[in-house]
Amino acid sequence: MKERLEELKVEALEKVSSSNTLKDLQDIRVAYLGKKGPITEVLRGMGKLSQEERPVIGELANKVREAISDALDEKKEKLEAEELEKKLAEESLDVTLPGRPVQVGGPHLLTSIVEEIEDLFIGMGFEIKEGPEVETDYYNFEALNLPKGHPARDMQDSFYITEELLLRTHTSPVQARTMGEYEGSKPVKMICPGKVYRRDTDDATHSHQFTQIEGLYVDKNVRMSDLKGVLNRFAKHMFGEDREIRLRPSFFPFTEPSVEMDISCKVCNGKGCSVCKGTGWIEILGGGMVHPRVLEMAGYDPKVYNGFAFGMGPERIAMLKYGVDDIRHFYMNDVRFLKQYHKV
Ligand code: 2NL
Repeated sequence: MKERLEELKVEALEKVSSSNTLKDLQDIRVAYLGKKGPITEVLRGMGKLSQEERPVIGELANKVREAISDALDEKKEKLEAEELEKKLAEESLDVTLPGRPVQVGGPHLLTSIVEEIEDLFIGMGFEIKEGPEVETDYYNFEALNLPKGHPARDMQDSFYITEELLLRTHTSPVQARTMGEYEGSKPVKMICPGKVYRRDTDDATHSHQFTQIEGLYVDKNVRMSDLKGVLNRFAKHMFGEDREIRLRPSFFPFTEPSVEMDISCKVCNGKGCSVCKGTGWIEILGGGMVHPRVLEMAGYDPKVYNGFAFGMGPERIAMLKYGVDDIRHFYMNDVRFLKQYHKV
């Protein structure tokens, strides 16, 4: 029995030292120290031994077990350490390598233009107001002095959802709603930026969906000269302090009198070129004094209150400011176009 135990010890230790994986070690442990292993078997046969031999063999068996177990633990530690070394070597980082460039986005050109205009008008005491894109016939047309049968209400020109609902064709209904909310009780000084919709065939200068910013100032004693002063500030802020403006008579159903504003052409400085079609002036926006009917319908007494209003297309402003030649560039979202206007 003694020899058998010594033999097992030598055999097991040899296997441990020649093993190369943690799995091998586990297999050896099960094979030699497990319940069905040879050492357990030896211990089971101890019943046949004499009183004197029994403790000697018992002690030896335990020593052999311990020796094998220690050898397994030691080897396991060594293999684990090696594995860790290997892993660390494989995963080592060269922190001096230059980084990969990251694509950084930025605001859309239209967003930047709208925000720039908002900031300017906030500075002049205007509030920013938003409203629904699906509008009622009343707020989109009726409240703006566009009664039923008016040519601008042609079914062919608007996206109708039902008889009474449509996609708004301008942002004026936001202003009509705001005046209605205040019920003629206090002044209104607001601008409303937002998306609007018209049934147009898309081309270089038309889009079925585009952006509008309208402004409204209703108070006692508001004059056309107030409109002119505000629009002059706007034109110079957006296109340069050396720009001149002029107002021409025009017509809108919701303003009386109505005007259109031109700025002096910055390409030719007023001399006449292809951009201004030889006139030296470029049309920028429209406006006028709020029609008394519009004030009245919103609950403002036109004998006490009056106001000015204007409307512009940010796409047109951006196209003129940056020389964009096709409105569809704003909606195609080609990053090669968009990234030219990122400030960072
Ligand atoms: C244009 C012209 C305009 C208005 C919009 C307006 C709104 C109310 C009352 C009166 Cl609530 N007027 N808006 C007035 C004149 C012109 O837009 O050419 N837009 C692109």
